[in-house]
Amino acid sequence: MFERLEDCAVIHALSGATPTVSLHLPWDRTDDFAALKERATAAGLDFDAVNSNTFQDQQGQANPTSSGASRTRTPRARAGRCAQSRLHPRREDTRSKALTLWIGDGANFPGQHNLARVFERYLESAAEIYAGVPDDWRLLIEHKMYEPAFYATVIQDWGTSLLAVQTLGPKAFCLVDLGHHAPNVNIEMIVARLIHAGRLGGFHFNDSKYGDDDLDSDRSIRFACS
Ligand SMILES: [Mn+2]
Repeated sequence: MFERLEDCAVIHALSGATPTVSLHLPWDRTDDFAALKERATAAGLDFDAVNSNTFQDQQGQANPTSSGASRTRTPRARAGRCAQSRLHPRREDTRSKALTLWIGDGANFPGQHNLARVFERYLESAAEIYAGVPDDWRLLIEHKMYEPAFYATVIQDWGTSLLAVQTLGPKAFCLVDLGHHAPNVNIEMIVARLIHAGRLGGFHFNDSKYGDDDLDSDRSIRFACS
């Protein structure tokens, strides 16, 4: 993690435009967040939205959508406990003020899940996470059209994302990842609509041609093995 922080410092030194870092927990884990914060400050960096890995089990393996660990199929309390336990020990250390939530649930074939019920369960789980977010924080909801499920990902587009944040409350905003839309979708219009609704929370700058293109080789290997 410290090495990646140094990389971020170099990019910021060259560009002058990237003063904050979004940790992705638990991938960016460290046993010493105070030291991490100290190193970041020395490098002229700060921390912004924390990404949570709600799609991994305790062993760090990605959950297939049919897993019992799915956040839309198991009791809703699990999602709340999961996110809060990852959130609270670190917020004081990083001074982050936002949590990004992406729930990697869906179905690869018709009939695998109930399209209406899974969204209702998602909202129940997200509400518990939302309740654990401090009042001066933002909860950013990210949508992905085909990850992990190609037939029906639960939060698949900006409309569903907007429905979710409007249901959750004023601390919730939509996060637009440029890499997670269908080819030729006019993302500028999506951004305009979210601004109109007052719910544009931020961006992930992936390439619109290919989902996540910010994965380093280590993560790509990890995904390939899981
Ligand atoms: Mn993203």
